Amino acid sequence: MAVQRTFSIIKPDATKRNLTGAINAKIEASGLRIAAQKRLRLTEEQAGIFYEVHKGRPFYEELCAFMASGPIVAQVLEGENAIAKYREVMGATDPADAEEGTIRAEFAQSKGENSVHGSDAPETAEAEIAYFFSGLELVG
Ligand code: DAT
Ligand code: MG
Repeated sequence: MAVQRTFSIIKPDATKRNLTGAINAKIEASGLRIAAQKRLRLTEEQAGIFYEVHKGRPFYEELCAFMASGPIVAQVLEGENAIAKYREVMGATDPADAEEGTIRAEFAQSKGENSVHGSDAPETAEAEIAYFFSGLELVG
């Protein structure tokens, strides 16, 4: 499998608790490289576009409000099989189901406030990276 890119977000619940460094340590320990990274704050509208696929689900409004509630860290991660690998490092959506040692098992507060986002497929990774980063910001 060739080197692949995935898109990651360290969510507001995690930046609020000063967990950016601890989460990045887990990412780097897994062998993934943080190829690009920036801290920013989304509006609810920008969060709504990012999570458009979930529009209409009962948790959508709450999710958008949460994602706009504080700073996030947007990242591009690189490595062998990066998309699946990062999903493993993150753990299950609900921290109660996440395997020991994963980011969500260790840091997530609930199914909604679950500390990190990671792309789920090559097409979504590409679109999500393009939503947050220009080509000039991807330095490897
Ligand atoms: P993941 O972030 O693991 O890819 P997802 O794409 O199904 O999960 O959902 C996106 C986010 O929406 C998830 O990280 C947290 C929130 N979410 C999903 N299901 C939820 C639920 N049943 N209640 C509250 N928030 C939920
Ligand atoms: Mg998802």
